[in-house]
Amino acid sequence: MLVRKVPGFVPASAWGLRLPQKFLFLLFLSGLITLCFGALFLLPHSSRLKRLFLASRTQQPGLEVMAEIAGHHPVPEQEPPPNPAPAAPAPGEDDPGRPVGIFRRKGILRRKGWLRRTRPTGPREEGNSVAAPRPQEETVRFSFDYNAFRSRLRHPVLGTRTDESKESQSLVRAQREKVKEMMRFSWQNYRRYAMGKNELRPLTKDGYEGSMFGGLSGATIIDSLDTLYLMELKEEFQEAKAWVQDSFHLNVTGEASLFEVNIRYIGGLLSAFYLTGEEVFRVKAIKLGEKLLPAFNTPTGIPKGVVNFKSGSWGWATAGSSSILAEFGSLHLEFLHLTELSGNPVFAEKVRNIRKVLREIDKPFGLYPNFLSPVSGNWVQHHVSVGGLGDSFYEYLIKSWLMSDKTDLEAKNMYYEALQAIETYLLNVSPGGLTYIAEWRGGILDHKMGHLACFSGGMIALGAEDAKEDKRAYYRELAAQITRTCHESYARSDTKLGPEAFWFNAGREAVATQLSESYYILRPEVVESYMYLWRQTHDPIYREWGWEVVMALEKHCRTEAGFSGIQDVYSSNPNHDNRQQSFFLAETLKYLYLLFSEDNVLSPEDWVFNTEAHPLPVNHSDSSSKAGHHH
Ligand code: DMJ
Repeated sequence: MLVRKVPGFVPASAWGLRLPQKFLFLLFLSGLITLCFGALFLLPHSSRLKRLFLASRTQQPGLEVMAEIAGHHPVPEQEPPPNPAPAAPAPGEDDPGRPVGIFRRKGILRRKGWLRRTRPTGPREEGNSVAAPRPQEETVRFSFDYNAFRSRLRHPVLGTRTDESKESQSLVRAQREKVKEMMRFSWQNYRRYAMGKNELRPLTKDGYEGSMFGGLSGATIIDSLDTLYLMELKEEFQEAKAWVQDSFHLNVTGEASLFEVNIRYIGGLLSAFYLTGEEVFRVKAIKLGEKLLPAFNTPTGIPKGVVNFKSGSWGWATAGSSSILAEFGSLHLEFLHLTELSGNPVFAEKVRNIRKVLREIDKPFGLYPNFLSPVSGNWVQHHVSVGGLGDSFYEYLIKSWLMSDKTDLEAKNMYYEALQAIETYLLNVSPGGLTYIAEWRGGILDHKMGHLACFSGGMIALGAEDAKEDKRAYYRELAAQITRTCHESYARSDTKLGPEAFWFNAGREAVATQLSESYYILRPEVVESYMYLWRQTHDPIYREWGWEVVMALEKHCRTEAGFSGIQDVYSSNPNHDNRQQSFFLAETLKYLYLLFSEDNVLSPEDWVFNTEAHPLPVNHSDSSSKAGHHH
């Protein structure tokens, strides 16, 4: 500030203060500032303020990154509600506010076979010793009869051995072995450079933690367990298991994505338990599941997208955002299994309530918009998508039906009704003859598909058999056509890998239109559909297309120290993004391996895959085991 000098005038200050006064004033001001910052960081309800001050560097980028990976883009925050919901009951306790008593619930769960009180008999295979219990984390009182569960499976988990002398089998065996080698390579580099971190950064040869998991570590390890088991990479599986036993700690205090922790960690632990019977996986899955429960502390029971591991008592300080359909709609499979393995009905109650809200709410033209307020229970925007934001909600409906051994009629009906609305309003065929599922914004279509939406070919194939008879053939063909379109998005790039999103504009179809949509981050959805379509049709084209992906991954994504995503699928020499995503090991390599395996490896009669490709068992009722199937 410019202060004009006046002769004979003793300068005070810009505000007319003399020096001692000025000193006192500054002292007072600095005291005030210290007090404000103290309050900001120390008071328990300061998270909203913290977010304001720290948004650019700490919490918010984490949310953006997690939204980007999942293909989810959270809508802006809303005001917190005037009357916060009561705190969630402590894990294992009843919710006193619930009208339905625990015993009635348990009765329902028992009848459906989701809660069988059983004798513990320990693991069926491997007989490995379980680590000594650690305080807090490592014990649950309920026991689960693992051997009885295994006796109900209808096929050997890893399938029957094929006649390896058959000439026609030798090619496919070599292809399977190649995928196994890719898994070993991915794992060994992760182990060497990033063991215990969430993911490997293959260019910088170090680990990446990110902020999706609230301080939990080892996402790649937990995501890899069942793939290592499936591929019989026994030594690597033991390394992974040892890390879970000794180093996977749940006493973290960050903010995590409920969805990501559920599909990767809970899903991975549940699968590892069901495949091996190792108690450590069951116990950690349940304990981690309990840490997710505060997210459901909302007036509607629709969970918030982010859960604060520190304490459920932060309540509404962080509860602004809308909840995302694909996120709160993709908990059902894992949460039913948490109840099955813990004897605690609370998990099943949480997801049954979500189902109820979704069943009863008005749906525009039968469509499910992507954003719902967990406070009011109303849709927030009318954006509908089978790709990011919506995708796995539809997947979990049909898989809930299948996982219930076809007893969950509500899920079945909701799935086919939703699919009918999608067919009516979103399905299109391009002038070039490519079938695609567009995105819907309040009645206006965006003629694009995200890479994430390419899972829908597999989903529609999976659901075709249980559709009304007159639609079965139609759904089989629709699944094949969508999968063909997704293959085109790969075939039309220089790398033969597909972009993050592709459009159907005049003259240019199944290609990205800008660089920001041209990246490929090792996503699985296209090979996932190849796997389902192969199993349904045995058309060799799907194995050919899968092999094209293997070759392209080898050429463009393999680096000296692991696999990496690429920044531009239309460049013949693309830059790497320096991330080996954990879902590459959980999903992409697993689906490729299954594509080159016999159909009864992780047979669909016994298993459904969660949205991170972790196999969860179908709930065969006790009666089905009397049929005397082999194991
Ligand atoms: C995975 O974490 C899951 O498949 C999820 O449903 C969507 N995004 C990634 C893979 O692309």
